[in-house]
Amino acid sequence: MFKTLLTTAMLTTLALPAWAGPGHDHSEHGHSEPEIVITPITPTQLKVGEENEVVLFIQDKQAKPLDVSQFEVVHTKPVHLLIIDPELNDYHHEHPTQTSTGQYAFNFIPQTACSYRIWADVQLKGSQQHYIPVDLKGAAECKEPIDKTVNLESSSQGYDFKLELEGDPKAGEAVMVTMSISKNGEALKILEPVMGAYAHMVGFYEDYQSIAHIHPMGAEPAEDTERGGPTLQFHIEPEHAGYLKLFAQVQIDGKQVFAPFGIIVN
Ligand SMILES: [Cu+2]
Repeated sequence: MFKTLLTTAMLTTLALPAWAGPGHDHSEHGHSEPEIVITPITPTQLKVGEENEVVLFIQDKQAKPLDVSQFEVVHTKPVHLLIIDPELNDYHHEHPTQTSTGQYAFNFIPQTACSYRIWADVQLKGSQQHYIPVDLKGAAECKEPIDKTVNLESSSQGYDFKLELEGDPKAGEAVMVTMSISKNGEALKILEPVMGAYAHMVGFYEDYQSIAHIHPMGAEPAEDTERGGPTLQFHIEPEHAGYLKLFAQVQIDGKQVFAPFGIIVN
């Protein structure tokens, strides 16, 4: 059973060479052969609104399973999974657990029936960082055009988020972004450390083919008891022009809070 699933999944990967092409993994810098190959083993189709256990098989290019100890721990985790639907609305950030060598499991609840794309953020020890796309099949095609609303303010779980950009975002140029967080008009200074920072931000381009490099700036928490806010800074370096959907992630009272934004890169 396992062998059959694996073979099918591997053939699926081989049939989609675009994943391995330059520009798709923007850390590759022109190398067409991926250093790391990731294949979904289960499920064969996601169930909307339900907990799905997803198992990924992670191998090197010689098809040797990669053990979790071979990955660099970055932002407190060896493997980060940034998961998004084609309409760029339902973002999830998960960290899988290795269940046996090369097999990594996590759970998530898709809010749409669409297929989802995982961007696995991984770095082998002594090598460079990669964002590797892995597709999970959903029940629906989901080819609706994405909503390209420019949005610098966002509310989530009762918290208000606001972005201020230092100038117009341009392809190939860095721009500083300040995010402030408040509740009922009061600035919040209670951000808990999450993955070694007070906030994280991820950006997905409208082309669904790439994600943006965004780094949190400023002092990082040294202790779990430290708190951050109400403003946080990010350094965004958009690689190309177009609509960029951003998701900020913070932790308050032990809960993850995600705030969506949209900007246009010229
Ligand atoms: Cu992560």
